[in-house]
Amino acid sequence: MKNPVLYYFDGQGRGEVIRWMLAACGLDFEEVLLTSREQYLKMVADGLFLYQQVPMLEIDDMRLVQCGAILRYLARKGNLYGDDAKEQAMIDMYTDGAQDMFNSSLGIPFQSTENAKDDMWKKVKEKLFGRYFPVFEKALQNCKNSCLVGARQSMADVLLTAALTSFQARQHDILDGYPNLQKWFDEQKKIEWISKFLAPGSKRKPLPDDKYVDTVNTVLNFQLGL
Ligand SMILES: N[C@@H](CCC(=O)N[C@@H](CS)C(=O)NCC(=O)O)C(=O)O
Repeated sequence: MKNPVLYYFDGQGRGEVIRWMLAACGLDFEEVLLTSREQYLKMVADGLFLYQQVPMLEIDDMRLVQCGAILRYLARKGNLYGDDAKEQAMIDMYTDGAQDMFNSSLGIPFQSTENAKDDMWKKVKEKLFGRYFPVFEKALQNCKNSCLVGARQSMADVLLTAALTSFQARQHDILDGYPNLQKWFDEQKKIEWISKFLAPGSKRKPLPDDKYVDTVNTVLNFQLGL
């Protein structure tokens, strides 16, 4: 069977949660990295991207776009989508919340000065502490088997782990004051596939640097869809 192929930039961005979900499904994957405007325009002209946007995932003879659709396909394929419609609704709510909070940080490296980057990170943290972390802290109070929904790992756990990993790379004490989240996160890191994915050499990407920002700006001709 052909490995899935992820089309995206050489950085976290919107592609990172898809990398996490592929790892959660135990699927090895290849990457086609976008590096030039010409390459991107040719791919658009060839009809590779339904809405002219990435990430795009080639999998099972399909070209999937839209992060939500890709994530849910992988969740179904990897049995990470609960056991019934109610569990799926809960998983969707936590997944979308984790994705929203992660996406709120995507613009940070694109700010033009260090001060502006710091200011944006402060604003992101206001949302984390004021809106998202309290929800997850409460949800994890009575969880079973360290799972946000039901008694087995789901896409919601994967997305929350992905988001917290990125936030902790920005600020190591980000979970201070959230004991349930901290305990849960420590437990996630012990899960075999997660500890492997966190180890050096995996297909996880580091926090974006200036080179990543330049590439995205060039490929998308400064019309950022972030
Ligand atoms: N709703 C889409 C948004 C994708 C998106 O905005 N991708 C950006 C790169 S991170 C892009 O391709 N922008 C180019 C454009 O919108 O023309 C998704 O969830 O996948």
